Amino acid sequence: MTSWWQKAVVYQIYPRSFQDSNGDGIGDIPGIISRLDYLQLLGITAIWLSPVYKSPNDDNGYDISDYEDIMDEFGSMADMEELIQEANKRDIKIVMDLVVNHTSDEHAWFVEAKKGKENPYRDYYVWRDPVNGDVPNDLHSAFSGSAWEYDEASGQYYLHLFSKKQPDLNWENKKVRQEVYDMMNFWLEKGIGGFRMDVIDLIGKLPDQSITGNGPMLHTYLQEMNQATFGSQDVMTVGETWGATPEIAKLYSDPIRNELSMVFQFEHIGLDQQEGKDKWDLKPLSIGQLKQILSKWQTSLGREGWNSLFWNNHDLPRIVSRWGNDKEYRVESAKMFAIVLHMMKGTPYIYQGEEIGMTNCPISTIDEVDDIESINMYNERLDQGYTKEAIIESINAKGRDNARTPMQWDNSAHAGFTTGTPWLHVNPNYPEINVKQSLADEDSVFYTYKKLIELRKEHAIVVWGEYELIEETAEEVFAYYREFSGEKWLVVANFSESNQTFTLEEEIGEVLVHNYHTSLPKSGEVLLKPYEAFATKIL
Ligand code: TEU
Ligand code: CA
Repeated sequence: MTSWWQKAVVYQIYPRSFQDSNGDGIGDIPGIISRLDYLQLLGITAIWLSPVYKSPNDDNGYDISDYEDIMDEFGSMADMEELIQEANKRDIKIVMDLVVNHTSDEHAWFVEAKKGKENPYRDYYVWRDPVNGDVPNDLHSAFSGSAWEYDEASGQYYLHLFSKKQPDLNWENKKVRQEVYDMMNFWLEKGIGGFRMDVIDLIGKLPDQSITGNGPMLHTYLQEMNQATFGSQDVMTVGETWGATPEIAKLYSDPIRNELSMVFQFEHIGLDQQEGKDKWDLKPLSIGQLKQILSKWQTSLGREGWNSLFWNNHDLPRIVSRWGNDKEYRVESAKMFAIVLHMMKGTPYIYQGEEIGMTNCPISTIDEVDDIESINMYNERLDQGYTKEAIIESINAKGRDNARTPMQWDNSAHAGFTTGTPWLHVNPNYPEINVKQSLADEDSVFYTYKKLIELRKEHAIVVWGEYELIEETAEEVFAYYREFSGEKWLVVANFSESNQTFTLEEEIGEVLVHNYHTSLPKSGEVLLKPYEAFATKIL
C-alpha cells in the first residue's frame, strides 16, 4: 500500500522569516499565501509550517499559549483557513507543527497550574519538591542550565527541558493526552495534510529516573494518539526524534504499528560535533562516516519504515556553508548536496532558501543574535571561562539564526522580505543570492531543485528503487546505485573542492542531472571537478 507522502517533496517554511505582507518586519500568513505560486513552480507538494499558534515568542513560536488560535503577528484564523484552501487548490498540503512536549508558561493551563497544588490543572505539568533544598535532580535544559525552575509561591520546581517559559506537559496525565488529541482533531477538521511532531521522543519521559527520550510509555501514547486522531485519515506524520537509530525508527514508522509515517533522524547531523560534547564543540566532517551513516539508513528500514531526507531546517546551519563551499563553489556545492539527497529513497525536505543556495550569516557580537539557545549558551560559556571569540565562532558555525535570516526574494531593500525593518538582519549577500535572480538564471540552484523534483514525479525508481553504496571510491567521492524493475541509475558526487577520479564500471546512458556543463565519458575514468555531481541512467 503506497501513500502520497512517500512520493511527496516537502518545503519547510519558518513563517517569521518567509514573507512579510504588512510592513511590520515580521513574516506572516498572507505573505505565505502570496508566495504559493512560487512554491508551485518549484514543484513541492507539501509545506511543513513551523508554529503559527499564539505565542509570546520566547522560542519563536515553539512556546505555545493557545493551540487553537493564530499568533497576532502572523495573522488571523481566517488567514490560516485561506492558506489551507489556497495551498490545497495547488495540490499542496499544509503539515502543521505539533509542539506538545511543552507549552508556553503563558498558556491558560500553566497559568492555572501555578495558582497552587490543589488546582485541577496542577498535574498538567511536572512539579517536584526540592531535594536537600535544591533542584530535584541534575536534568539539564537544552537551552543551558537546570531543567528545573523554582516556583516561590508553591515551594516546588517545575520541569522545562527547553526554556523556563516552556514548561513540560505531564503526558502521564490522561487529561493532558485528551486535550492534545482534541486539539489535533480541531486542526485535522480544517483539512490539513498532517503534523510534524516536535521532540516527540520526549513525551514518554520519566524525570525522576532522568529518562527523557524514548521512555517506556512513548509508543503506547503514540498508538493511542494515532487511534484518537489521524489514524483513520490519509495524512502524513513525521516525528522529530533526535536519538533515533534505525531500530528505533522502525518502532515509530513500521506501518503495522499504527504510529507515524516517518521520523527525522539526526545521526548524520552530529558528525561535525566532538564525541560526547555539544553541537558547539566543532570537529571536521568525515565524509566516509557520512556515506556510511546515510547508506545505513537507506538500507536498514526496508518495508518496516520510511526515511525522511534533509540537510537543513530552522535549527541547523545552512548546509552549503556547513559542509560545502559558500564562496567560490557555492552554486556547485549547493547543487551537489541537492543531487545526493534527492536521488535517495525517502521523502525529501527543502528548507526555505535552500533551493536558491542561501548561506549562513556570520555575526561578530552577541547583540546581533536573536536565538535563545545561542544567547543562553553564550552566557553559560562566558561563566565557564570560554573566550567571546570562541563562543562567537561556535555560534557562526552552528547557531540557529543562520537559518532564520529572512528569505531573499529580490535585490530591493531587505531582499523584498519586508517594506519595514526586518525582525532579524537580512544576509548582506541578498543582492547576489535571491529568488528573482535565481528564476532569471537557467543555471541557478533553483532549477536543479526543480529538475530533481520532476525526476521524482516522473520516475518510480527514485521513490521505490533499491539503494546500493559503491564502496570502492576515493573517500571524498559519494557514489551509489538505485535499481527498480530492471532500471538502474548511478549517482556520483565529489564531496570536496579538489579534483577526484571515479571509474564508470558500466556504460552510462542519459545524464539526468549534472552540476557542470562538461560531457561525461560513456565508461571508464571520469575526472570529477570540485563538488561535481551527476545522476545518470545505466544502459
Ligand atoms: O528542537 C528540538 C531540539 O532539541 C533543538 O532545539 C536542538 O536540540 C537544537 O536546536 C540543536 O540544533 C525542536 C524545535 O525544532 C526547536 O526549534 C525548538 O526550539 C525545540 O524543539 C523546543 O520546542
Ligand atoms: Ca507581517
